[in-house]
Amino acid sequence: MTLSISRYAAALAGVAVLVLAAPALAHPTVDVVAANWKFTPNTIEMHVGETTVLHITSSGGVHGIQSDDLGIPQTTIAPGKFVDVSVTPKKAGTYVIHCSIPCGQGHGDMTLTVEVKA
Ligand SMILES: [Cu+2]
Repeated sequence: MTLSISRYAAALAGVAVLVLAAPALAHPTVDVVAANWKFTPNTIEMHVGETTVLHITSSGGVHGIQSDDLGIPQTTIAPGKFVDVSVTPKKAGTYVIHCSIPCGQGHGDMTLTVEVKA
């Protein structure tokens, strides 16, 4: 009993150290992988006024994202390359981003949904 409590305390202390050690300017990062013909994950949650970095690559095919509403410039996603896009949503809502580069058969249904919470 005593042992498990002290292990728990040690685990908590470890978490606290990790949080304190994080650089003050680090933003939450979400990995996104584009492929033929989907984004994984295909739904991402963000918060109004908070910057999230999308760390994006493609595992197959050239794709793209772009959103005027979310302030995302036209961004090409190519296989084997990583691109970081910082997004700071201004308004709550559900934003459906369509793949911005014609990529074949499933292009029309290739979407990334961003749920922005207040
Ligand atoms: Cu496409």
